[in-house]
Amino acid sequence: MTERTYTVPDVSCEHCVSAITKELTQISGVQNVNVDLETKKVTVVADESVEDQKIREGIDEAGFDISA
Ligand SMILES: [Cu+2]
Repeated sequence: MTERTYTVPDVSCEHCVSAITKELTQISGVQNVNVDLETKKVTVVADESVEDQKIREGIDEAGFDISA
């Protein structure tokens, strides 16, 4: 199990939270997704087999950019 955190500046409301959560939980191997509205951080707990790129694509699919 591995935990990764991404900063997504455009997250602004519960709608954004659910869009990202819905997209990322569809990825096989993802165990938990937490989106923090205050810090704009998306924390993803997933199996080691889930690639970083896969999660980034999921956030992109949801319509959001990740800041470095
Ligand atoms: Cu929103």
